[in-house]
Amino acid sequence: VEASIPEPQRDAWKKFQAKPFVSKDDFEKEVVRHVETTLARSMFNCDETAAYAAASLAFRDRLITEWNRTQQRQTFADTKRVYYLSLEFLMGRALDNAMLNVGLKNVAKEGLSELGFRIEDIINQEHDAALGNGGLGRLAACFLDSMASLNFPAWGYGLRYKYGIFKQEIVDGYQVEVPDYWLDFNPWEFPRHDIVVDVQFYGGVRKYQDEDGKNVAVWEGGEIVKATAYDVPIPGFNTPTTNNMRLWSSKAASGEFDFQKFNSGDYESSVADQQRAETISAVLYPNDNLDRGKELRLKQQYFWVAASLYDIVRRFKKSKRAWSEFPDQIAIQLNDTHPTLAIVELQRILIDMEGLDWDEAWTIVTNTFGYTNHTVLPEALEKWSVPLFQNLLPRHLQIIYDINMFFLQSVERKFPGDRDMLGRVSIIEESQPKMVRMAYLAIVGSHKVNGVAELHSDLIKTTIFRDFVKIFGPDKFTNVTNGITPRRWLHQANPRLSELIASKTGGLGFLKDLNILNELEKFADDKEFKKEWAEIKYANKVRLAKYIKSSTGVTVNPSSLFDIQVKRIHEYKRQQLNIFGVIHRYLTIKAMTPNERKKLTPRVSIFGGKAAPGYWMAKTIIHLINNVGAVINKDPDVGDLLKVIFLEDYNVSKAEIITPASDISEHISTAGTEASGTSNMKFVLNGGLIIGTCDGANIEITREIGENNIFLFGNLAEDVEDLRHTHNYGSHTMDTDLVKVFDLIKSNAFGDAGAFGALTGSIEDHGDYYLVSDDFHSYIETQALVDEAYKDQEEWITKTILSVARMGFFSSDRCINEYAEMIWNVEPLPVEKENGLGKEE
Ligand code: OX2
Repeated sequence: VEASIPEPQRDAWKKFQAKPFVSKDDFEKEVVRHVETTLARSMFNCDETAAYAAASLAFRDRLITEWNRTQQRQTFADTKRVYYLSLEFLMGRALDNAMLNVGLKNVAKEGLSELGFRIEDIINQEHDAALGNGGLGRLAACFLDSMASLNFPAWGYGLRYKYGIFKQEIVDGYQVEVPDYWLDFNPWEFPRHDIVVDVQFYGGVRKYQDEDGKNVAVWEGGEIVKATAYDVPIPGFNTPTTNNMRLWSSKAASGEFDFQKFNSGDYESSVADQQRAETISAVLYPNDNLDRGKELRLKQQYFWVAASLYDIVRRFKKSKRAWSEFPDQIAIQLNDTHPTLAIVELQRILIDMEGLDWDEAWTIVTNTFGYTNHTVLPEALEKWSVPLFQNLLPRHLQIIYDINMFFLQSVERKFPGDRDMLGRVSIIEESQPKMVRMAYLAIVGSHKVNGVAELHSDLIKTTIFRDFVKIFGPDKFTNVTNGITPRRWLHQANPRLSELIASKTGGLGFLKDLNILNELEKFADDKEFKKEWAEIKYANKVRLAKYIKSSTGVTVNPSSLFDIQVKRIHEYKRQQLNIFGVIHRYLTIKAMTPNERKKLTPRVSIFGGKAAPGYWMAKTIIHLINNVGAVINKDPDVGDLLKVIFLEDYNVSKAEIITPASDISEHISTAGTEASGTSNMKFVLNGGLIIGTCDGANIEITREIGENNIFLFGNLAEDVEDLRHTHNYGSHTMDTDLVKVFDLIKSNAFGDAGAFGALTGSIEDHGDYYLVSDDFHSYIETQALVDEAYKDQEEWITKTILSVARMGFFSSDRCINEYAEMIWNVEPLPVEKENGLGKEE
């Protein structure tokens, strides 16, 4: 540590070390100090925005004190660390989470109230940190929470996008995208202007032999972009451990702008250089489960990977250990193939910069990396064109070719003469143009590959990565079923339920050991308990009903069955199946006599989710949902029996209101397409039941909670291929009820039917790839079972209690412990109570 204070002066430091506040008075003192100094305001002009800023700064100061201690401890202990590389971290809001994790929300609530504010209003001032698209990004956020809560020395590395996922507005039923500029005021990040890494692009490679006859490659020329680190403290729950998420921001190498160009009159081009560099970290690509192969995206990937690896290697080199110890000190997890270049970059650093032999370097590389696959959808598997690579990263392309050559040689030795096999597994696809297959590169360069739920992990072994199981053996492939953090998704989103559970299980221990929920089983028939349980659900539905009223103007009755599907809009997730089911219900209601209608279970169908801006079919589905809602919601024959709501701009903070309010939620993907799903876990943990297909984690949820407590329907993954074949080459007969639904749409009942022709046509005329018609009947029948079951409220409540009691398995803590043991080989490192003040590197 270069700039450390000499021993004799350290007593002075220790005397004046920052002490994290614990009392209400000290909290208030901090808030007032920040209002009056940091924000230069006073009690005469302190609005809720200012109060939010001051409260956040008070908590941030507190977190950073613990962050310092944690980082110092981790540096001194010098044990193995985990680096989680993810292009997405969908964090949501930080203040509420920070208050709960350090156990001071009640202190803050009283303190704010004494200062004249309601804590809910203050929490609501915060802009979500929305640096992610959906499940993949939110998983990374849950993992950070668990790694800190379990005291693992672990860092997240990502990009500091200036614009997160766009804000969705619904205008005349259509999705409109608005940029999400979220950095206006962000108290949670610390710019590290002293941690800046040069990242090179373009240029060329010069090769020569040195005096010892060794081949040397020099990557030279091109351009340099600067990466600046921004650190975000990640507090664990009920532990001093505060980990780091480091996000990189891009700037032109010449600083603000090139003064030389400026002085020589070339002002415009100096600004253009600067803007081009800043563009790299400007925006998150808004596609979920879709690869579009854009050059800027590859630039983002290399920029982030190069800066992160430089940082990791620099930290390792300070320990003066032998290179062979690198994998004993460092585990790097690749969140999907987005960071796969890290494999190539580490190999490049070791052979080109540090002078290691290829084999020695490659052993280190493969023992360092683990790769998590999140999808089998072909359109989501990343491929980069070789010419693009050649231009942007010429040295990396050479190394990829070498990796591929050595790999194919080993395959040839194992399967002599199998030319087909070589073509199938080659990292380079022999197409026009040639393409680099990133998933194959990730497999070859890692020691473990995992899927995210059992079915998914089986599917990758038997379909897309089949050959690789033959080549590397089955042990390289494993499963780690996803999980969610119960801190945010129970304690924070559903405080009353959390409190009730705490009162019956002896405190908040269940938030750290979710299997304690098991103890709730004995209350499944307890009258008093069930009453409280039902009251909490009702209150959460009232809260959502209010939100629906204020955001859409529609009044919904909280006693209705709340049926919710919130997630990214995608044909494979089948929101179209849901809305066709709603139209079917509408037809049924219209055909009934008033007396028959009285027997129905009133329902509110709630949708939410964003469509990728270029995904036309997904946007059509949103349009249909909104138009159907506009008709049904004002039909006097229907009244409260059916309401259809589309909630604008679904995000993490809205999920915290929506999730606790569901009676039933929909996880109805075509079997074999949803790798895991994680909102399914969130809904059940909050006392809602599920209607779903045998897909992803639904299968394990069923195993844990029991098949009586879930509504499963539809074709199985193993039958999908045959069904698709019959659609295309045999006869395709449409479900008769679905035909009636389509007839109504075509009668212009929901506006000009022409707008929906592509959607109905994809099912009727173009092969019904997602099996909507095949599953329609089973879906409708199962929804009828849901209606029946909901009528018996006593039984329904028992089912929800039993389900919650059996959800312990789905904590992201379980998940992180599995990664730590099976893939990373790292141990927790608790932070001791007393420690000196330190600043990480
Ligand atoms: C998502 C998957 O679609 C989802 O099933 C899974 O739960 C989540 O990742 C977390 O594992 N982009 N997003 C995903 O995969 C990809 C690719």
